[in-house]
Amino acid sequence: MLGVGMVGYAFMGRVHSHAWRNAGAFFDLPVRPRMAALAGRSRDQAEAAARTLGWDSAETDYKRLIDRDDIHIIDICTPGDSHAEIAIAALAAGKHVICEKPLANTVAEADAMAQAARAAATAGVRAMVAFNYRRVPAVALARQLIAAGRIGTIRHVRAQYLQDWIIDPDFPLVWRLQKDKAGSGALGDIGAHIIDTAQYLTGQRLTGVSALTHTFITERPLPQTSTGLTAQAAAGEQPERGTVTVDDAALFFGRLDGGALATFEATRFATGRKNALRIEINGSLGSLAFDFESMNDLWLYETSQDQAGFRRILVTEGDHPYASAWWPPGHGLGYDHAFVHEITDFLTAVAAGVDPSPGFDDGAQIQRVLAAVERSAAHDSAWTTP
Ligand code: 4PW
Repeated sequence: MLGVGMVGYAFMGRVHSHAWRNAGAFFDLPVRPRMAALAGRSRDQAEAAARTLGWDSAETDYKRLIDRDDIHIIDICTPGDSHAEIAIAALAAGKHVICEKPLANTVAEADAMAQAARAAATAGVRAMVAFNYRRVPAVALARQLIAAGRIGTIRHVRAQYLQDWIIDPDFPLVWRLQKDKAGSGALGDIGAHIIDTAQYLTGQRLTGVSALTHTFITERPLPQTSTGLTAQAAAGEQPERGTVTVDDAALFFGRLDGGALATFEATRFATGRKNALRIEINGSLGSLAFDFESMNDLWLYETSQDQAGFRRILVTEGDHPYASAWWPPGHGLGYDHAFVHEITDFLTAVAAGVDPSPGFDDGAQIQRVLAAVERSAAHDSAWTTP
């Protein structure tokens, strides 16, 4: 039995709680987790969250989680500004760490975390960054097909992550819109996912980027309450407003080290698109396409069968990744399931004494890509007027 201490209990804390609770119910885990405690600043709110989400106790300081002998794993579900401090302290104390993405707010923080993880690994302590979409069965199947050579040599990656939850100019200035808390905007929050997905699927890494970022709404009312992707502005006709300090959208393109060309679009202004993580990969023998809004489907085109066009694979068969643990074929999965898979894979790696994937080195590499995007956008480096 491994005791888990989770820091934070909002959107990510809720979905992680669900995963810790359900992993052992559906997967044959090598070691069982115990939901020992969650930590949050307010005693009343932390205790209420612990009761609601099924944790045995609550603490008001993450350091208390690290100090406890009955806690072996620290799960970081806070905004990015506290990831480095918590992760480095936890690893130094010999606790395994799973940390929400992006790994950190800066490259310096991410590198320090990766270094701490490498040092801890020599003592058998493991660290993982939580890129959940890798664990969607259709995405995992796409990786298997690409690795098996089904679509041949990869030529193009076309990745988008489209949301629209801040299109209203009066949507409040939540922490995800503040650089000191989130590090960046759409770029780090959702762009990081498509960078990870593109590199994971192709097995290739970005060698350089050229980018454009933009903030459409530069001032917003201050929030009174917020949770996840919803919020309420402070009461009154003219609520106080603050400055948005992150990007609303980030577009970039780059080269992958295996020779493929890749384009990326991460935006919170794609009206009507709620959580459309889309990726299409074109290879010499075929293509694969995925859209998270239809997350049980994977589309495959093969030149050998071109009259058939793109073929829909309903990724719910027993021999598809993760699927046999769940429901009969055709009984699809949802957003929460990928987190159950993530926790299962993390515990499996911890029990086996191997590094989980993606590790902090992978998270730090993605942080460098995010920083390169920001540098390129700031300098308009590839901008040429007609
Ligand atoms: O999956 C996404 C997260 O990584 C969610 O849609 C929102 O954006 C919340 O955090 C990020």
